[in-house]
Parts: sequence; C-alpha cells; structure tokens
Amino acid sequence: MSSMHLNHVKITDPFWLHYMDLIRTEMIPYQWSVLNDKADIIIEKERDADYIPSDKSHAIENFKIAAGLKKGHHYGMVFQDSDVYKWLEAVAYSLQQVPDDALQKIADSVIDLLAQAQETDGYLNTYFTIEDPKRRFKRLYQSHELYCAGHYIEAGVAYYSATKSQKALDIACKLADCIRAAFGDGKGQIQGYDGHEEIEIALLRLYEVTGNKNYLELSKFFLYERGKNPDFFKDQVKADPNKKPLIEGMDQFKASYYQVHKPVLEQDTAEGHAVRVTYLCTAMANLAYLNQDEKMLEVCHRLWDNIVHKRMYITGAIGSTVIGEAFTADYDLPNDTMYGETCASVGMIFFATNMLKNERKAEYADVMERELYNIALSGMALDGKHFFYVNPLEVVPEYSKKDPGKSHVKLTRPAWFGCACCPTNLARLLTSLDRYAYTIHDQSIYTNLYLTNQSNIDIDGQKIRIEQITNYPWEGTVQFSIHTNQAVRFSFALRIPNWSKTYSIFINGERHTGKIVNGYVSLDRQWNDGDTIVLELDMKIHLWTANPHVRSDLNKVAVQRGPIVYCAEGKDNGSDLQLIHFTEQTKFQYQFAANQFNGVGIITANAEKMKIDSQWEQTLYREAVKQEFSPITLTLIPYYCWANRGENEMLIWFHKK
Ligand code: FUB
Ligand code: ZN
Repeated sequence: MSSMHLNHVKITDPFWLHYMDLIRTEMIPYQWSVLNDKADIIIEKERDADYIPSDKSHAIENFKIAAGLKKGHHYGMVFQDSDVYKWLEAVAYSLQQVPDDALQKIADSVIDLLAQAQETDGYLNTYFTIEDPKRRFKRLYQSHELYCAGHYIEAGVAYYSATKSQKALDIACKLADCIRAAFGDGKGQIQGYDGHEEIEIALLRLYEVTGNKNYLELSKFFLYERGKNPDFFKDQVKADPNKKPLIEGMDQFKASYYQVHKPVLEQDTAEGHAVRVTYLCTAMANLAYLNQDEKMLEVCHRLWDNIVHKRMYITGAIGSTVIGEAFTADYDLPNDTMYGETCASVGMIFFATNMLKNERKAEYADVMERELYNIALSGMALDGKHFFYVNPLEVVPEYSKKDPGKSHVKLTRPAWFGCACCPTNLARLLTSLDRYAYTIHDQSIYTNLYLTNQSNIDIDGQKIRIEQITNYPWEGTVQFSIHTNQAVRFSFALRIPNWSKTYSIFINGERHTGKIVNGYVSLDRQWNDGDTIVLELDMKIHLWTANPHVRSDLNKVAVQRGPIVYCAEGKDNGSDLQLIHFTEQTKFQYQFAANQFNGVGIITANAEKMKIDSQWEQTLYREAVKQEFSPITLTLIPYYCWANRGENEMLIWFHKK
C-alpha cells in the first residue's frame, strides 16, 4: 500500500509571518509577564459582573502555591490554570517554527513547576489542590477540572512533539491515567464528564502521539456518556455537602448550556455555550475519523450544518447572546448584542480541521479561512498585546457604555480579562497555522489555506517539496512549484473558495480545465521536478446578502473581497453609519495601503447618506416622508482592523437602495 505523509510546513508568508513574528516576539513574552503578574496593565472584566476576579492573573503563582514553593491562596477563575497551558502550547508551536533557547528554557521551567504541582496520583489542578481537595471531581458542571487537564494534555503533546521533552509527555500521561482511574462505568468510578468539553479532544491527541488505546477509549467514553443521564450534574450537586458554587452566576444555565440535554448522538442543533459546542464537535469529528464511527460523523454533519447554515455571522462569529455566551435559535443573529467569542471561532477552526480529516469537502476549509481572516485576527490588536473576547458586527460607543445589556461589547481591545480564555487561545492558533494548511488523504494533497510556504512531503519514502508563493489575501494568484528527484504521481487538489466566482488554473503555463468537485479541482498526474501550477482566484469586490430569515440583515449588504469582510468605522466616515446607503450607481474601488494597519487593502465607494433634517431634532416619530440623501465617499477597512484607532462606531451591514 502506498503512503503519503506531510513532514513539515515552513511558513514564509509575508502576511502571516508578520503575525507569527509578532506573536513570538511580542505576544508570547507579554502573556508570560501577565501570567506572572509582572505586566503593568489594567485587567478588565469581560462584562459588568462583580464576581469576575480581575485584580491580577496569579496563574503562575497558583502553581507555585500548589507545588508547595509558596504559601497563599488560589486566585482567579477556577480554570485559571488553562491560561498557562494554552500559553505553553503556543510556545511549543512557536519553537517548532523558530527554535529559541531562551524561550525553551522558560517553558522547561514551567514544565518543572507543573511536575511539582502534580499530585502523586497524577491529579493536576491548582484550585482543588490548594483550596478544595475534598471536592475533587465532585462538581463537574462547574469545576473545569477535566477542561484544564485537557488543556495541559494538549500542551504536553505539543511540547513533546516540538522539543522531545519526555517530562512534558509524562505529566500528560500521568494526568490522563489519573482521570482514567476515576471515570468510567466500572465499580466506584464516576459515570460522568466535565461541564466544559476539552478533555475529549486532548485524549485523542494523546492517543495519536502515544498509540495508547486507553486514551482513545476514555475520550469515547466521555463523548458517549454525555447527556445519557440528564441528572448527572444535579445529582453531583445534591451529593456535595458544600453548597458554595465554584463559579458565580452559572446556576441559571440549563442542561443544553453544557450539551447534556440529550445524548450527543441525538443532538441535531447547536445548543448552549458556543465554545463548548465547538470543542465537543472537534472531539467528535476526530473520534469519527480515528474509529471510523459513522454515527458520530452524522452528528458532526448535523451540528456543522446547523451552525454554518443557520447560526453563524458573515465574519464567522458564533454565539448570538451574552447570556451563557451561547447559541440561541436559527437565524437569530443580532449584530450589536451578540457574543462571537474569539475562542468559539478558534474552536470552529479545530472542528473544521477534524472534519477535513474525515471528508474531502472544501466547505470546511472555507469556514476555517473565514474564521481566520476575520474573527481570529479581529481578536487581537495590531500590537499583539490587546484582545477582543467579543467580536460584534455593529458598535455605537455610547450604547456599549450605557446599556448594561451591551457591557460585553467592548469598544477597544483590553490588555487582559478576568476570564482570559481568548488571548492564549489565539496565540496557540496563530503559532500553528502549519497544521491547517494542507490535508493529506491517501495519495492526494488538499490545499486548505493559501499562504506562502515550503512543505516537505514523503510519498512512499520519496521526499518531495512543494513551494507555494502568494500575496494572499490581497492578491488572488497562488503559484506552486514541485521539487522532486524523480517523477512522482499524486493528486494535488486546489480549493476554490466559495467566494471566488471564477478561477483559472495553469499547469506549466497551460490552462487546465478541471471540474470542481466538493469545492476542489484535483490535478491527478505524474509530477516532474520544476512543474508549476498557477491558480488565479477572483478578487473582485462582492456584495453579500444574508438569508431573508435573518431579520437583522434584511435588505442589507456586506462587502467582501477575497476572504476579507469589510467594515466602516466612524474614524473614516463620521458618525451615524446606519444612514449610509449603497445605490445602483455605487462603485467600489480597492487599493492597497502599505502604510495603514501594517499594510492592508482599503475599499472606497461612492455611497449616499440619508439626511437628517432639522424637524427630527425635537421629534422621535413622524409620518413617513420621502428621505433626502447626500453623496459621500465611504471608506471601508478590513473588519479585523477595526478598533485599532480608539473608540468609534463600526458597521458591517449596509442598506442598499
Ligand atoms: O469556561 C472556560 C472558558 O471561559 C470558556 O470556553 C469561555 O467561553 C470562557 O467562559
Ligand atoms: Zn475565550
């Protein structure tokens, strides 16, 4: 049987390298200083709620106390440990791309600290070790114990893969073994699961690196057990003599918040907390792949379709309400009160990646790309040291300041949050883009992301190199060249993004007319050294409309060029952006502005702005009259750049006359 293996993807892309360098040189050191309480910053609550601990991070300090190196109490969210783990995972990916002895030394010292904080039976969680050892695994709906464990295991696997640190992997295995001893359907074991999915993803990754089937079985147990006994969480709470909640404000949530309202195989809509749903789906999709589990894959299809076709914003944001950071109903996509948590979009990228392992469908990569170029990048400021938790599509500064229902819709990116899940999630995503660029299926290479890179591929022991060169996302030409010692046969599948209305492909300068199948054009042939493929995508500016069921967007249009969704900001266009209308005469012009936002494509358009006559000054309602308009030149910037110039209005959906 023939085999194909992707060995290494070296990203040298001008667009992404800028971000990867920023993360390596600014974000990772900055986050390290925050985790050590050494950054001189104001930590913000992600929304107005007194109970959110936001004096400091204390995350590393918690480990020192748990390890017995210091005295004191745990501080922060019950899942504060996960901030350190996600940071460590980001460091691992960064080291894999760019070795850095000093950074590795710091990360090694973190591994040493974690080993000291780990209890002898493998348990690792600073909150419970320091404050509440008797409540270990007793309040799983809030405790995040397995969520934190999962994040460590993912970090440990990544760090082991990057540095061969056996110690990092051993901590992960010990922790997984401790969980395996405690959970299951055996006598005396807990027949339940965590309130926040994550361990399920991590155990599968641990299985992939160790080959130990016990980890796969444990992940499967958690997934299949979920929702089987709808009273599991309630029963745990009843049995716990200590009634103090671990996280304030969470008691209001229903079973669907945790995706335990039904067994997972019976779930057909995305319900509850958006990040939880995406992590659940990520694990289910990988289990479906690893175990050839058709039923799991069916659930993944249903939830994918429900999210992507009925519950997702044009930017890729998901989660329509702040209450429970959650999904609501089909087509309920308000633009200004919504959530769109950065982590939820990161989770969608993970889900899409695992769906791509199962199926050769470009739709998954299309969503991955939408999330990446819009929400993931919007999640961080251009300095790499400020972050959005919530990614709205419409903002009016005064409303965010005065409406308690919009306190989560921040106007600029805070330096850190009381609940700081998003910043380190972004770091681990953006340092590991090489993991998302291609998928290999049998003898085929599928391109998911277009970005300049060199990839080493092993085909039946023969080493080939594929070089990709592009100025994506600003230009739609992508050039590949094949480097091989001898002729080799394989299929190279080019994704034609769903936004590209036209495309051309040239092989060694000759036009190729292949059909698109499931979003890919497959070039299956014998390749010789020096062969080239050129793909040209449609980089025209397109206006997009939403499904008419989306009330908030009815009769409105959004502007997209390539994968980038555009927005208008008050800084360029003044206030009252809601008055802007496009007309039949509106023409859009694109120009690359090298000196703005580190170099971005800007769009200008001749639009019209509704006039507000003086009668409106004292009137809230009056009989409908014909509206007057004035011509304006509208400036649109990539959505991900918004809020980098201070507080101002922002809008994505515009009226069209
Ligand atoms: O609960 C852990 C993480 O914190 C979630 O994934 C985020 O939504 C935030 O609530
Ligand atoms: Zn988050």
